[in-house]
Amino acid sequence: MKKEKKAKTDHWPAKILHMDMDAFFAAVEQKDNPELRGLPVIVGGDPYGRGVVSTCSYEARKFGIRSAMPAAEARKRCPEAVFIRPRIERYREISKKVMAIFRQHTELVEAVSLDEAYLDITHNRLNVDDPVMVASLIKQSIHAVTGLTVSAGVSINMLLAKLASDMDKPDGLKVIGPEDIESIMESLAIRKIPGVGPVTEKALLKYGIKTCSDLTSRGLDFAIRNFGKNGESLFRKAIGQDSRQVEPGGERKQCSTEETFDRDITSKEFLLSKLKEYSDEIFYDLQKKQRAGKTITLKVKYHDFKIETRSKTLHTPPASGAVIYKVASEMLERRTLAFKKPIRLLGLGIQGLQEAGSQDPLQRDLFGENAI
Ligand code: TTP
Ligand code: MG
Repeated sequence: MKKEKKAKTDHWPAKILHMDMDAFFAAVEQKDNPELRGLPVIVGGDPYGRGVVSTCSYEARKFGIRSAMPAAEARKRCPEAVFIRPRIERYREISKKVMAIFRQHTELVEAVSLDEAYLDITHNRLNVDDPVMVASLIKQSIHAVTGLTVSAGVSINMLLAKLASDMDKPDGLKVIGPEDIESIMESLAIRKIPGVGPVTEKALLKYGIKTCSDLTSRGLDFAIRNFGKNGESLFRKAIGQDSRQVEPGGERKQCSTEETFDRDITSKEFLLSKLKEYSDEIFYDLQKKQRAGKTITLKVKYHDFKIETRSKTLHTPPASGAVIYKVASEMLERRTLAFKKPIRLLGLGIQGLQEAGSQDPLQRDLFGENAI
């Protein structure tokens, strides 16, 4: 049995794991407070105010409760749920233990957030050939040390490993081998591809594209013609390709997004709507990574390839996507030639990221109380 699995992965070009803890903050709360086990537990901000849900236990998910939902809405959906404020320090403590277990197997560990990491185990410390065996060993260690469950995705690149870890949650162990890629990607909803947010999903839907094969069957030219550079990268993802390497070390010190348009743009409405989209995306990303930064940077490339960057450093990290948008749109209107000179690329980012601490009340808002 074991031999068979080993033989099956021998030809893999790389062996990549994506590990993602199940209902992380809520699972820690249930572990630390046994009376909460089996109950719908919601970790987040004030359900009687403007708090948002950070995450919730799988028992609460049955009521349709999800991360980023207003806590008041979650309370309506499940009045008997137990609401708990996040204890980031405690989660960070457990996260360190989990990351240490990953590093027992390979130094190539890329932590994406407190509860999520990629591991390149093509070569690993225990010299285990079978990546499924490594994933299984890690799952057992994490459970033994923390009492928590983790879902593992095993595949040949980061994208496929990430998709796999999400397919069998909670406590999952899903393998996508080279021979499975075509059939899995074919029926996969395109919104499952990391980076495809609600805006892209809507744009794709205009062409009737719901699944990866809906896009790939139209061909690469179609994707490039209608969605530019992003279309090309989306097309590659939709066939399961990903050339990224697992990069160990700290998390990225910035969080940013940029887009090259397939035509040069002067429309104020269009550019502002793009900034709004980027602001929400960046805020969501920060929240998920539990990071905060105060410097907002705008990048504009004009039709003549001249580039302008503008930055503003705030006193406190932005507490919502709306705050990021306000600063970014003011910079675009007042400090660039936008709307006068056609733009081919627009980018937005937050620099100087640090772990979101609890010493600053506004930073705390990022994850609960008054988050918009
Ligand atoms: P996720 O891994 O996205 O979610 P999860 O671990 O709670 O649930 P699962 O992986 O089983 O689907 O995020 C990890 C933690 O990050 C989560 O426990 C709480 C936090 N988080 C937020 O604070 N806000 C968010 O919007 C999201 C998505 C996560
Ligand atoms: Mg998780």
